[in-house]
Amino acid sequence: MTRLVIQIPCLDEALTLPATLADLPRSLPGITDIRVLVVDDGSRDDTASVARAHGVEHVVRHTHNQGLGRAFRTGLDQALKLGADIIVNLDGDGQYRGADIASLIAPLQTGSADIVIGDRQPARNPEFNLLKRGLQWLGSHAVRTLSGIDTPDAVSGFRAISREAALRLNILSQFSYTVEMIIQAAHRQMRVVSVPVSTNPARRPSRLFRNLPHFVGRQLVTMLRMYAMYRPTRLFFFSGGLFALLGLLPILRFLLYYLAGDGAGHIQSLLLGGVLTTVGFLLFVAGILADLIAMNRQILELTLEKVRRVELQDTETPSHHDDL
Ligand SMILES: Nc1nc2c(ncn2[C@@H]2O[C@H](COP(=O)(O)OP(=O)(O)O)[C@@H](O)[C@H]2O)c(=O)[nH]1
Ligand SMILES: [Mg+2]
Repeated sequence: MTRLVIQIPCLDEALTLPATLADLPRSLPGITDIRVLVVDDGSRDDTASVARAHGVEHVVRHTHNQGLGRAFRTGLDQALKLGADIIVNLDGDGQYRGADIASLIAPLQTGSADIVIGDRQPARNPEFNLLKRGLQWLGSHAVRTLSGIDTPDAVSGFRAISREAALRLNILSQFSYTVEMIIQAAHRQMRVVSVPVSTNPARRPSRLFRNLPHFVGRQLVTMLRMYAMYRPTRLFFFSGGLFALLGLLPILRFLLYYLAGDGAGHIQSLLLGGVLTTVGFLLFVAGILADLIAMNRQILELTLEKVRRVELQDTETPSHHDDL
């Protein structure tokens, strides 16, 4: 028996949700049971009752808007509790097509991936303007640098996730889960693949893309955080080394003058050099601390995963190796 849970995080989707739901497949090869789960993130319209009226068995509601990242996490937790073997996430605005779910979950069914991302082919998609294409390219590039995972459409909301992967993901961002999921997956040795999908024309303007600086700012913060989280030594040792090197220059300058018998007039250089090398040293220490904290986080993550398994009475042996 293989159960698929299709989760739809929604903010004020009462108008578009009926069409999105109607488009979902009723049966799929290799799937014995399909459940639909709507996460209503504190909508001000009647998203939740519309979902129920259209036959959605599982609706979870946040009493207050918590953001897509949190809503996604609520959805994963609930889907796991519902006994999902495979979880598919798609948007409530009907951008993605139910017909693509079969090819999206195929790599999970054959065991050749842990996470599958629906690739909207941003470079060719007529729905994306030049600006959005450029952004997509930049974003996917940044994600590849951070994670080593090559995803043509890093911010796609159309994804399939195996139960194992869902048990091990800990989405912390509030704004969105998309980029964080890929970077976490990379660091937990999960296999992420992309599958081309088609899209429906936009029925309403994006809620996540309020304006360019807002969207880019939020995604940048996520990436920086991820970088500090997963590559703390690299980040801090590199910046620390840079400061220390910069600090050495004025110190050298002072020494040269000093040796030439003219040290007294160049104490400022010594001072500046001293401050810069001290900052460098502090960053270095911060790197060591961050590394220790990262080790701690890994232990917490393993604990959390095991707690989840106990909570869900998931007795299957994990299909991965602990990466501690
Ligand atoms: N839970 C939650 N979902 C949101 C929020 N903002 C947007 N969404 C949902 O996230 C999905 C994608 O949002 P959308 O506005 O279509 O952004 P797009 O991906 O840029 O098209 C939709 O299902 C929205 O209902 C939010 O603040 N919280
Ligand atoms: Mg949309």
